[in-house]
Amino acid sequence: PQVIYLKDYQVPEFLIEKTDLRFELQADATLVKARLQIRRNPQSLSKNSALVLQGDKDLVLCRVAVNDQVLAEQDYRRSEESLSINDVPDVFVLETVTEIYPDQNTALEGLYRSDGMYCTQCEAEGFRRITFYLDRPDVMSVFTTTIEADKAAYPVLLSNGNPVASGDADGDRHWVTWEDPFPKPAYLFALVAGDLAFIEDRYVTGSGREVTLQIFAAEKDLDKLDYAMISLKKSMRWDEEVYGREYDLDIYMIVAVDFFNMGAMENKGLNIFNTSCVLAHPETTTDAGFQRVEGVVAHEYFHNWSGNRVTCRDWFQLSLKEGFTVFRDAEFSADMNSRTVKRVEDVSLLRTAQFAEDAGPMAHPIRPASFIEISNFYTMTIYEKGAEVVRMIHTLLGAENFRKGSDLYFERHDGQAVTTDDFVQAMEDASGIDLSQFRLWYSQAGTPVIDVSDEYDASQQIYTLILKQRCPATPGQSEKAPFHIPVSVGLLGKSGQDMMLSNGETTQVLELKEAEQRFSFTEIEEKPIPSLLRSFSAPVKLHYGYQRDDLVFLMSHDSDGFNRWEAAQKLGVDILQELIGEYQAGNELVLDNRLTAAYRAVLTDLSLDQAMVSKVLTLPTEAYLSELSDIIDVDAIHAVREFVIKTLAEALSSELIAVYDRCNVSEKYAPDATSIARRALKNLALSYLMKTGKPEQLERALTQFQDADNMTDSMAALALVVHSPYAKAAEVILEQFYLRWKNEPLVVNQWLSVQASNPSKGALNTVKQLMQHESFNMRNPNKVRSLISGFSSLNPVNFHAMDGSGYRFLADQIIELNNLNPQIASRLVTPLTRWKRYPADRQGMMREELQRIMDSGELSRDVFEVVSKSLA
Ligand code: BAL
Ligand code: ZN
Repeated sequence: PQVIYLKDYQVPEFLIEKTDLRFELQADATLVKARLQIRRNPQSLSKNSALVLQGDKDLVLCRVAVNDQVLAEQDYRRSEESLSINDVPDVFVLETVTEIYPDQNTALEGLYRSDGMYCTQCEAEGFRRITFYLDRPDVMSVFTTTIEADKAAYPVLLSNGNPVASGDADGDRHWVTWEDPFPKPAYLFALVAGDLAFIEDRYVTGSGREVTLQIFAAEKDLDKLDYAMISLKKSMRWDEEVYGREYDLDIYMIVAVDFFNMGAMENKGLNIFNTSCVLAHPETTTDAGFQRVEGVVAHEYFHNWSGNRVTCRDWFQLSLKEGFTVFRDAEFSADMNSRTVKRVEDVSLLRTAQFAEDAGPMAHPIRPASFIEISNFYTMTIYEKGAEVVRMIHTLLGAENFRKGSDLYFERHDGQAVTTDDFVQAMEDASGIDLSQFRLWYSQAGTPVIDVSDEYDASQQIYTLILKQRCPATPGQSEKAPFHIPVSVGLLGKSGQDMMLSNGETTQVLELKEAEQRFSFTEIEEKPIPSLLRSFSAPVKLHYGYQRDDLVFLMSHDSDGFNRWEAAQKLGVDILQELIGEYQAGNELVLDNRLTAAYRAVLTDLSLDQAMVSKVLTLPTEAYLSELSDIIDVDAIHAVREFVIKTLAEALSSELIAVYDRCNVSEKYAPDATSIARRALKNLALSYLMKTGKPEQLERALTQFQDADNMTDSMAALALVVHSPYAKAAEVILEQFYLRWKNEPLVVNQWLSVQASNPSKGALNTVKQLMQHESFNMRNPNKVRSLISGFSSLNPVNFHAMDGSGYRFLADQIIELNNLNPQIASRLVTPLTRWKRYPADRQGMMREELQRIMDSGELSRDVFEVVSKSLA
């Protein structure tokens, strides 16, 4: 397959000013009639080139005409991926008629039919599976779309923009025409046809325009749409208040689809959502699910400005819209719920999944320099690290200048397709702050490491922090220049109070630009304990030689909520890592009782924010401990973490029971921050108590399972019992749960995932059996993610079994999915890409499976890219 390079970018040779589409949805095929008003791009240097349109090999071209003249076969040329027409005029109308087969489309890219409903997914390059087009984001066109279909089977016919005409057609058919006045790239095109129910609301924008809001789903899910509607209206208000951005069309639609590769898609005026990111009901959705709905609805809505009104010039700029939009949705969620909790959750994800990506064979900068398949670059790096980079700009500029920068960016580039550099330039121009060195964050991959040491001169009352930065090599980048890193710090005195710093505040942002730099603080009357990287001000690994007592001190005194949690994590990591060493040496394990004492203090302090208590009392995860290891010993990590949890649970059982009882209040379910925090703490207490192995704690979990009136409590109890040694009890409630929820696919997905992630022996056999279960369907990405990724990503002990069975199983599924759905197949490879991080015997087995995939036949570009880079 061909490698595509950013350095080869050229402006398009032709532009499409107007796109008229007509879709005739027939029983076995869809006819796509396209009428494109095309003209040469005056900015293109090649003046006489042929028109080359992208078009998938499976498109059946029935007719092609230029200015109403039908072309003979010798007048054009088809290749696997394109249609070329020589000698076209400078301005002309191109008509094509194409036949496509949505029923056979298992890749779920382009137009497909699932569960009796048609829908599209065109980002990044799906439109070329619908018709021949200039399928690149810098070609922006005004679209008019007519859909014609059987009236009874497809009463709802939707596309982008506003509906402008409709009528009946012969043979019990009907049609609707939609017009989208905003020029857009083809990746934002959408079409939906189905028998859908909807809820409707309205929103009045700040300037007084009324917008109709509609959310569509299958009739049986109509009662699960209210939370998405509430979230949408909150998002619309927030974007007006915080960014000054109003919605621009008369109608905003969301459609829920069960078969979907991504979480959701921001098509102009017609978002298409994976059911998992839009449906929510207390009985079927966990608190995490509610928060996901709120966050994803906001994310897609915010794209209307950061993505649609201002879009990407080319796909190397993907983080322009994704990084910025993730930053925007994270700030929205922080404003709606607990800011510190949101930061803790985002940083936890970044430090496990994104740091691991940065340390692996697929490492890439947030603006990659090359790719084989762009679908492979919808990554944690583009999204989450991209958001961290925007956050750092916010930190360096301050909120006011950042808003000036975003205003300038939207004003300057409205209606354009631009680059990440245009974004940074707007931020620079509006603030006057030099971001030239900062731009390295866009071009250099890898996670920087900062080693911090300090000196205190008591006689001069000067405290100095010495920061040294380095960044490990990544594929194609052996040497890195120093980054411009905002390091937010505070200094604590012995009393636990923040010291006043020279900026007149208690927190200061140090701008680290050199490989090594010293920062001195004057009038420091005693040797402080530093609170470093407050709020995780940069996506880096920071090392400082804290003593365990310092961490206990910071846990209770740091005024930065994030760093109080971070101190608990660091203490946990330090203790767990030491115990892992003891375990590997065959020594008896003894838990440092400072951890127990610190946990007891947190458990019994009623003044603390409950939301943070459950975060603070959650030990570093196995995934995080793995990421921190040079060589990952999955068995030792699992065993030691289990030992620590059990030891803590036994020592603190009376405090844990008190917390459980205090939080176990009966009240009407609400997904607000306070209630979510209470349930989180209750279920955390239960998770510890279950590890005591006492029968009364099993009883407690079973009672909770039976009594629960919401999915959060029910699922928490189910998972704890299933992941415990009480196999019989687990079997009973798994069966009971399935019988109750078998008609709710999203609940069944969680049921699959709980079993797939069971660390007990035999999980792989269970997974294999579940693949034959009536609820499983290899063509549905949500099922694959729940069961197969549930095993390969959430069940390290079984996935890395020493007989290689986990690796073999995963490779088999990738080989099968490579033909069915390349995007999903390629995602599944991720755990195998990390092979270098494991001991030699496992490395060998993981490589063998990668090689077996490589040799298995014709690979999709998606799978080929990830597997070949992993083997390189
Ligand atoms: N643009 C793809 C889905 C999302 O990031 O919103
Ligand atoms: Zn997005």
